[in-house]
Amino acid sequence: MKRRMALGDFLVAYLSKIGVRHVFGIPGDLALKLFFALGRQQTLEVLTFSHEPGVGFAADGYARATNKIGVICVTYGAGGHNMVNPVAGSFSERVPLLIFSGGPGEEERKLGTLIHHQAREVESQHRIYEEVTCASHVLVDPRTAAHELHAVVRAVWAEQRPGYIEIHRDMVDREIDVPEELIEWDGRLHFQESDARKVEEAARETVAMFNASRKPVLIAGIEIHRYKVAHELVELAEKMGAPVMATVLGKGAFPMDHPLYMGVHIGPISPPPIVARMDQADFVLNLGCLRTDMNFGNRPPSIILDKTVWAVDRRVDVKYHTYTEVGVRDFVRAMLKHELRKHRETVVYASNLNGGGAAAGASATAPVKVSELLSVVNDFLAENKRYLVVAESGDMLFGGLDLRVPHQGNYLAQGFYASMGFAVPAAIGAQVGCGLRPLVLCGDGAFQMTGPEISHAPKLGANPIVLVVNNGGWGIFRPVAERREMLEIPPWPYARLAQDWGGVGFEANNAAELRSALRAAHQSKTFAVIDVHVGRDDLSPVSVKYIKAAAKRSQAPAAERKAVQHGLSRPT
Ligand SMILES: Cc1ncc(C[n+]2csc(CCOP(=O)(O)OP(=O)(O)O)c2C)c(N)n1
Ligand SMILES: [Mg+2]
Repeated sequence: MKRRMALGDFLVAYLSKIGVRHVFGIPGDLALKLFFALGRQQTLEVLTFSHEPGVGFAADGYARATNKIGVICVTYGAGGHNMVNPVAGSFSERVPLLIFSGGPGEEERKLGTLIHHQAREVESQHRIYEEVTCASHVLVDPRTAAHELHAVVRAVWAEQRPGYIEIHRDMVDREIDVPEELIEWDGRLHFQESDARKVEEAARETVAMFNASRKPVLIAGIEIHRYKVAHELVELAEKMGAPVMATVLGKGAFPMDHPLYMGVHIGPISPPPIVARMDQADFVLNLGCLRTDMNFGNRPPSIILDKTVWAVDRRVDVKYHTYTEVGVRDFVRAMLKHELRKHRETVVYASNLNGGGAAAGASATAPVKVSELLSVVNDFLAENKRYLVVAESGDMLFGGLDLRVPHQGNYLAQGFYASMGFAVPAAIGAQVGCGLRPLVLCGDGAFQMTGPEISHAPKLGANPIVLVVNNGGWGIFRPVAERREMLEIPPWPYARLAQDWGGVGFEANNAAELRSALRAAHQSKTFAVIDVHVGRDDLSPVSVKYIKAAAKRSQAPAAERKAVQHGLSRPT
């Protein structure tokens, strides 16, 4: 880094300084200079896909899997607007992305005409991004550009949310001033600081509640991942000796093969042993759990406030009062310094699958049942070390909750924002970043959105195994469809397409065929697509419960409203 540099060169130097090695993007004329400037020195590898949503989900998966910032470069308008949905998902699920967009230069703006790719006004794209980012800036002043970029990046890291930078095409080669302090800076980014006195008091009060409890439970949420406090959480849980559950979005925040792990908590539609254990709980410590409808089975969380501590969004709610400026990471660390009374509870892992296991998974009955498919995948994960499971929205978002990923594998899903199209590109981005081979569970509908991005996998050195759970349509809505034909999708030859795109493809009509396809895919060095034919009306156990609960709810809304009014539940 030098005192004066071309903005394009500065970007490369700055990104390298903060440890970025990869940029995800698609060029366009208003972003060409930017795009080529980022790739010029080859210190950054620029990874391209076919469609901007693929780029966005790949960068998001990369950020989730690596705990680094996912960097994106798109063109203005057509490209930038195409990217809004993935970025909105990253915003709501707290994923740090940095989006660079090109834009029209001063010359063309002076023409006074509309500029190609423009929607309403030249500034419109920036305004749209203000809604889905924590910080944003259009870099137009060479004296302040470096500082403005730095401010956005610091916010991205502190808040673990996307940031947006627009660079018009005539700015890329302009010399900018680089402040001395940026040249001397060590490149380390920091989370927002907590107020040490509040942290201490919140920890002391929480520990006292915990030590007085007889049946405590811990619930781990997404902020455990984002604020990189997973190791400390394991230590805390082991000191407490209490069962740990994960939220839908937080699945994977606590190791799934740890003896204290009990499974996924999704309110009243959790596996029965989890519902029963929550009913017995006299203390619930929620760490980093967003209060979302997904986490609570679409109902108000029925956890009585007297028994609850909730740390999320830089605040800790203890019973009826709140400590502000307390980050979950500092809170967990502070609790670890206290004497904790160890509860030696024997925890039994609970899912919605009946036993699973080899016998259930080897059947030759066609079509394969979704619950059987999940059991076969669980067996596969138990046998084969270190897979990264990525679950797509649709039935597999719920099906994925019953998967158990052991051996320091990992698990990714858009558990709250739930955009279809996430899984395949996110899996590729994640593998590029962290090296783990992904196993993707994806509906046929979602595969038709972004599945073809798999054709980029070979050039990127990625080789996911994708299970296309083929029920011939948007199956999750069939139980409530008035006209089923409205949910049909065309049958694609998924296995053959995989072969044409440079991978291997298989079809599986029953559990035994699925097992052997998984074995062959595991042996294959290239990516693999397994087209698994499931029953058109079959769904995962959690989806079935979810739909039943929703139907019941629509019949009895009054009783639930009454419970909320009486303070039995905590409205979100
Ligand atoms: C981008 C986007 N569009 C629409 C939806 C609404 N949606 C949720 S699930 C679903 C159908 C999923 O079909 P498929 O991928 O085949 O999975 P299945 O439920 O059939 O297993 C749709 C359309 C969504 N979540 N995201
Ligand atoms: Mg489907």
